[in-house]
Amino acid sequence: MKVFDASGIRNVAVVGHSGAGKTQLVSAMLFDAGAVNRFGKVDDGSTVTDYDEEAIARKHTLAASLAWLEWNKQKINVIDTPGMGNFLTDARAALRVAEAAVVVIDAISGVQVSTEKVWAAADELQLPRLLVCNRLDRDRASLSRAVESLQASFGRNCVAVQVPIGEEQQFKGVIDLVAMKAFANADDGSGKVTESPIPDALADAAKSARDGLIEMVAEADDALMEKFFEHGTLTQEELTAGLARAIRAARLFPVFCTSGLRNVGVQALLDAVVTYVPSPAEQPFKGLDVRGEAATRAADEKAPLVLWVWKTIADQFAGRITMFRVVSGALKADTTVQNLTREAPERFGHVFAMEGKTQSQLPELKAGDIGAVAKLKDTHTNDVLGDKNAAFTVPPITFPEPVLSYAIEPKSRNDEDKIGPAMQRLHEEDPSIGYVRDPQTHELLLAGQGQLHIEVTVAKLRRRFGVEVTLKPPRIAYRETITAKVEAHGRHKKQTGGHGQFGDCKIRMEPLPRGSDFEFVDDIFGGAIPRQFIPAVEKGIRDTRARGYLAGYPVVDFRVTVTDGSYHDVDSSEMAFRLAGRLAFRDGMSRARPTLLEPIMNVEVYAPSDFAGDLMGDLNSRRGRISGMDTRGVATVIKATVPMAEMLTYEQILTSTTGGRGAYHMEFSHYDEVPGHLHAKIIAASKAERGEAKEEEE
Ligand SMILES: Nc1nc2c(ncn2[C@@H]2O[C@H](COP(=O)(O)OP(=O)(O)OP(=O)(O)O)[C@@H](O)[C@H]2O)c(=O)[nH]1
Ligand SMILES: [Mg+2]
Repeated sequence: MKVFDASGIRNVAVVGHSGAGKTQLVSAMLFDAGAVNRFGKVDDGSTVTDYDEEAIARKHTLAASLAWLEWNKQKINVIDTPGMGNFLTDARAALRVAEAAVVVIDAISGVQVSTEKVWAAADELQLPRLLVCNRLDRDRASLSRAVESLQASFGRNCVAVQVPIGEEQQFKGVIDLVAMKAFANADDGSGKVTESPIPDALADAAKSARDGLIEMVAEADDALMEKFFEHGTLTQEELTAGLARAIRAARLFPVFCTSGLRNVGVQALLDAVVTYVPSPAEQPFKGLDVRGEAATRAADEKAPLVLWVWKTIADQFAGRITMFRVVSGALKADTTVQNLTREAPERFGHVFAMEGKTQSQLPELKAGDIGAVAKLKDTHTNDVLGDKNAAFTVPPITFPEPVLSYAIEPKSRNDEDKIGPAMQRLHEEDPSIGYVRDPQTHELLLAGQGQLHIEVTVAKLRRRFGVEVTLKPPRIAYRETITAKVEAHGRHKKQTGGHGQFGDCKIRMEPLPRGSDFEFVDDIFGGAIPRQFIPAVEKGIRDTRARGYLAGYPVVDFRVTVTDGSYHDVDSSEMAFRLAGRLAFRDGMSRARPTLLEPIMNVEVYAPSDFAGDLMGDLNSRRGRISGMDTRGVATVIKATVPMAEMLTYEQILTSTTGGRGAYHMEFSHYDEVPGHLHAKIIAASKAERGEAKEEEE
């Protein structure tokens, strides 16, 4: 297997809305480049990047999936990513290790919810973007409408660099507006390309599209703008060089035309990746220096080794697969590398290039490349590994907080035994899932980004680990907090024959701002409580606050200050002070006007404008606050914050209101107080669910 230098590598993340055809397009790229012999199809489960059983069954990519191909002597690492809202974290992770994004849109639907999300992520990273108007072979597909939609959402600098030859079913090739040549594909799906002059029928359209392109290239560059004013156009060299510069600077986003399924336009796209995407040698990697300040590291194979783990896969056969980018230096197979994040050595055996699930061994991976290694001991996503003097680190990918949880029940004893380790492995693969045991009901809670996310996790448990569970109805991740400052007292005293138990503490409880969780302050003077018992008081409070007061949800955003207490020389013990802490906490809660908090979501709804009125009315009825409204062509985007509790049934309502033409995206925003009139219902529901789990004072 060949080893590539940084200057011979391109790293791209293929991103976009679900169903735009990313996986199918990647499949065509791999086939055309000869990386695989068979033209895999999403619809028969034979693509390289949707290899996971669950992805095949659902016909949706559920995790970032790495493949590579060689084109014009360059190694292109392609990362296929999920487009579904619950799984976009992986698309964001993939963008972090790529020099450019290939943003795929459907030629009928244009920009969709996830397109906007991945665009924003690429914006944040200032990444160059190649846009692909895909599925052009379908009825009603239209490049010009797709470009309009792109421009409405992202600006005029989304500009076509090709026009299609043939429309809808007849789509069979592309005209390159820079070279002004036609490239037609064989209609047998082989991807075979024939170059020809531009057909007469398309000459005018091509000419005016090229003029539009020239104008945009001129606009992206002051010097070119002057030349353009002077001569009314640009020379071929000025156009080629200006276009490449503008794309690399993320000032211009070229639009390409493809059909991944029919294998049309795919080779021209591969050419474009080689031409327009900077190699890692040209674009230093962004991270942090030792002081935590923004810094970059060039992809220099002679520099100290730095590896960054951007994805972990829990494979049922190969165990843990760690996917990393070589930021700098060179990684040889069979070496020991220091995990700098965990300060522990890791033994690397074979290192691999990945073709979906297929691993091929490499003697070495150089700076700028992306590869994988199996069976590391204790290395996780976001870890940085390398030389001790690497002096460079990478800010972590942030994973969204779970917002919805389901109690799950293992079906058999055997399932119960296996579930812990299996969940741990799945959590490594997808840190946006949560898995805890409810301290009160002892139920297992599986938490995630939405219903689909949970369902997929449960299916993975079954398929990969043979663990069967049943799901109970969803539960909102409520919290409790206090709204008043109080003084409270807890005294535990028991005389049972010989040794008694004695613990006594006074505390102050006060509210803290949202998001502060819990603070404990020791304000004891003169040894009213001996030093060694203070941690016991804290422990007692921490234990009970996790069990809640009103409805069994953790109590957050408050401070406890221990102010006074008393002890007994013989009878005081750690256990007695723990119980005193717990009693004081409960005493305080009874007067601190406790209340409930609920997760509030940022919701964006996309639908044809006709439905805007109905949808806003519906959001209002869900206690939603509309924060903005925007038109994107014929679509309206409504932005609102809505309590998670009101969103459980949203999917169905949106589909029925809009006849399936609406879509929405939802992300955690913050916690806010539940209005008083809803408390009783939540408390009653929680009591019913948790059965007799009324706090026992043991
Ligand atoms: N007609 C036509 N259908 C296509 C084309 N590309 C993909 N499809 C079909 O569209 C559906 C979705 O394609 P995928 O490649 O799975 O879409 P994706 O963008 O990977 O979707 P997610 O993985 O959910 O993000 C499949 O049924 C494909 O066969 C195309 O160029 N033309
Ligand atoms: Mg896919």
